[in-house]
Amino acid sequence: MQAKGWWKRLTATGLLMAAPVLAWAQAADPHRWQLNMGRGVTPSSVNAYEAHMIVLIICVVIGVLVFGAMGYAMWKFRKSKGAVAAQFTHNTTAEIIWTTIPVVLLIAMAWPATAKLIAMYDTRDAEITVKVTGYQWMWKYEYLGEGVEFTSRMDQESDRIRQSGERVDPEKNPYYLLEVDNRLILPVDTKVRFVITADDVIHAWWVPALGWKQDAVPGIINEAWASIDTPGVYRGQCAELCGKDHAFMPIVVEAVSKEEFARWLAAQKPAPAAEPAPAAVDEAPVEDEQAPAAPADQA
Ligand SMILES: [Cu+2]
Repeated sequence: MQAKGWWKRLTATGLLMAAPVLAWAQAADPHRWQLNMGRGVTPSSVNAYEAHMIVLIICVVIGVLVFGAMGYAMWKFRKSKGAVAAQFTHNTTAEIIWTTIPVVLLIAMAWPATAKLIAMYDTRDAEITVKVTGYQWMWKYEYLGEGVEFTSRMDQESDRIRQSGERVDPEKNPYYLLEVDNRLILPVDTKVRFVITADDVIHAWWVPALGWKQDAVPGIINEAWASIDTPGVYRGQCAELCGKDHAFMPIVVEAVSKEEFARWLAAQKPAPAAEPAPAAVDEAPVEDEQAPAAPADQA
């Protein structure tokens, strides 16, 4: 009874201690002292996480079996017990077994990994396309076909702190160097295709929660996609050494509901000031001489 109670307490303590670790593993953005890979918020990141977990479990099982067998053999057949080593050199059966099992394991791991990799690069049927251009030292985002584009650079507060040389208080500035002036707003549950390039040197666009990292190379268009399943703010950084301010071109993705995204996108579109009549058509038939006044009414 005594031993049982002790065991229960130990298990409960272990679970309590493991809880934050498990929670960390589930968080989208990386955390300090994070132990496991993050699960992320896109099919690609979940695929990567699952592939990683499968391989990790296989490795743990192999490790336990191999080291367990070694430990057992060393203890059971120790010299002080009068063990005498066998003298044979080859054993065809053992060799076939220890060749076949790894081959089967490798195929079993390569099969799903290949399928996941192919899915990761399949950018077809995307609902929207965002062009990402890396600059020294900021990002430019263009919602292709929407006429919406803006640049995104590190926020002024981070810049002020870094220039001032003052000590950063992580309580006060939890997103020091990880906040931007203009976030990349994206809708959830929408396949977003990214076309990624650069204007000067090689950068890399990387948001860990999306599950991939893509080089931004001048003169080359790289592709990637994401379909974010959870609304939230996901942070990343340039991941290719691109010059003296490489560390100061963060990325912030804000995933919002489809409706919210539609509203935001509409608000970003330039006012139709340049084009006269069409904007007012659904209001009422517009006379020619009234047309120039219509955009002003709209605004
Ligand atoms: Cu860069």
